[in-house]
Amino acid sequence: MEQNYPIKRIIDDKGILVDESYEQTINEELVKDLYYNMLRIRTYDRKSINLQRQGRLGTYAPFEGQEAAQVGSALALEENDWVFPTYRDHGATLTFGKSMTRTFLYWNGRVEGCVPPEGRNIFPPAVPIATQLPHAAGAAWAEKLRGTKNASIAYFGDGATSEGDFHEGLNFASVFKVPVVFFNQNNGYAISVPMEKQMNSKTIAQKSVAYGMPGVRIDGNDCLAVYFETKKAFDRARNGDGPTLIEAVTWRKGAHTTADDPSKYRPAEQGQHIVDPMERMELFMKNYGYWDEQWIEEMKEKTMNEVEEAVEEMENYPAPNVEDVFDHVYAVMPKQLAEQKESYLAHLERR
Ligand SMILES: Cc1ncc(C[n+]2csc(CCOP(=O)(O)OP(=O)(O)O)c2C)c(N)n1
Repeated sequence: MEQNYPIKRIIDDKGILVDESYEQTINEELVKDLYYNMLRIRTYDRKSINLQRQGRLGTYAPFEGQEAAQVGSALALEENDWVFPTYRDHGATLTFGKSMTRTFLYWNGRVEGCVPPEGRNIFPPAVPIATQLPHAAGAAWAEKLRGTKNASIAYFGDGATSEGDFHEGLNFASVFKVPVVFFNQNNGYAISVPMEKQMNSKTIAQKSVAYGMPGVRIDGNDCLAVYFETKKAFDRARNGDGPTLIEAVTWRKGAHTTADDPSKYRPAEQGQHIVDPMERMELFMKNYGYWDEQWIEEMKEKTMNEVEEAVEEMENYPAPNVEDVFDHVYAVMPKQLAEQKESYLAHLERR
């Protein structure tokens, strides 16, 4: 089965174009856009870990190593598409237009951190594994019924494919032929559980067969391959050809979250041979004349400034409204919760 799903690449580890059919399609604007967005989200990701270590941010789920998968897929979307991320896909949502300040606020447990900018369809990050897949299929179905060309994307890890919601989401999407792209980032682990201990499938892409939809396996560290393959899947969706399952094979360099220690379950040498996605793009840019030292320096400064300003804004954000804890759970607040809220507010007044 594995041989039916060869990993698609456009550039190899040394930054050489290995699929020449893209020679005319790749241009400076696209290459710089992909690189800039990877740089931007990596700067955000590293800053988040530092802030967490300093006690200025809550528990954080890093994505370093997965930048190509997140940026390549998010840049393939159109403005009115729907994004259903997990807790690890802030790189994708930032690329799609979510504010960095609000992304930091999310990690400090603020409800404001779940609010997308006006005109952007971004769902709050799903922490319960795989629950966002049926949601993405539902949003896509709604767009189909409305007769639009909008589509949706669901992000999820390899572990999510062992959940019922994964199968329900794919089955529904396939039966109703809805415009959705199921975008898997396969980093080989669900926290500490390696892929071979939770499934007998050698690939995630092959799971598409059961649902009668195309399955595509790509090198998730090749930003160009991710971008063009996701675009193709969206083209199919918009043309009424239904869903696609994409498996982007990648590597999470760091811990599952800042509360995790991967040295307890991952051999130190594992993943060492994998060429970093940004490094690979840098090699490609140097090989084909896209590398511009002055532009890189300007972009580094721009991203650093953006991150510092967002941190300042997050730290000076108005204090949280305690009532939010009670107000957003039920459409109609149950009696016990109303009593708890009342009692807590009375407690605040007595202080
Ligand atoms: C329904 C559910 N079960 C268990 C958990 C605990 N949990 C949090 S992250 C995680 C692993 C998910 O792995 P994967 O889907 O591969 O995504 P990754 O974190 O590697 O990006 C688990 C089991 C959860 N959040 N939700």
